[in-house]
Amino acid sequence: MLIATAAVTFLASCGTEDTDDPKPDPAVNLKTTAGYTSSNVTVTPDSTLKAGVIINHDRRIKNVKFQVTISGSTFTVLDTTVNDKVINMDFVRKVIPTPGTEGWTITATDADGKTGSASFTITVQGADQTLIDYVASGMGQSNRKIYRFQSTRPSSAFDLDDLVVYSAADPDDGKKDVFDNTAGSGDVYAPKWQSKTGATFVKVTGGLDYATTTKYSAIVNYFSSKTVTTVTETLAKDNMYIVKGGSKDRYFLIYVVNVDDATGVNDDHVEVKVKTIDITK
Ligand SMILES: [Ca+2]
Ligand SMILES: [Ca+2]
Repeated sequence: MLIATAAVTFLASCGTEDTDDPKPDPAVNLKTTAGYTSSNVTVTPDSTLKAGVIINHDRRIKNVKFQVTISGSTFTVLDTTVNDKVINMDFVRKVIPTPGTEGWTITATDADGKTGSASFTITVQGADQTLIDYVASGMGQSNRKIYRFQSTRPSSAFDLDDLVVYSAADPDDGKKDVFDNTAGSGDVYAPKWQSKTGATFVKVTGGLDYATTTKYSAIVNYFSSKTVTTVTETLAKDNMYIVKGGSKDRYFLIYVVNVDDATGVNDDHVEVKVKTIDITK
């Protein structure tokens, strides 16, 4: 009986469809022709994939968004205004460079604010690498100290390639992948890092722990999931940054062990420890 009642109700609602004027969500159809990815797929790191959508809607589409989810973080790759009932659009992107997953979602919004989307997940398979803690291992290792730019100590520039701290006055900018760029010469030390070699920074805001992060993919994928900056925020004790750069354009997990604001400027420094993959290779 219940089923029959439901059926009658369904038929009745169908009969009033025209007067109720229900507005359907846009149907976002992924292209399935050769060269396009349209469903879950497994690829190797750094593969370049292409997705395409065809939308044929009864109202004008106003916006199309291409979003990617990596390590639980979603970011927008493309957010574009359109004004058409028929949309034909392609999206190309190089996937993450280490093992992990990357979700692609394409969302369309019509003039009534109705949305439709299509998505798939890319599994990236390949060899991962183990991070080396360049503080904890090896004889004579100690935390690296990056001194304030205004200090007379020759230790304000950090070369990611050999993990050695050099003088800010060194003529070789290649040694200044990360350098202290503190403004002003007041006693108070409010350090910020920048790069002379194009290295970029992502502040870790949860989700990664220095001690338990052991795989390169964890920091690479975290970096890939966040907005990149060319200068850090003001550094504080226990901050953690992922820095991408150096001559091999690699990823480094840098932990701020301490920020030492001493009397004057000369002894002001940031003490760090660093994890990355084998720097000799
Ligand atoms: Ca370098
Ligand atoms: Ca000081």
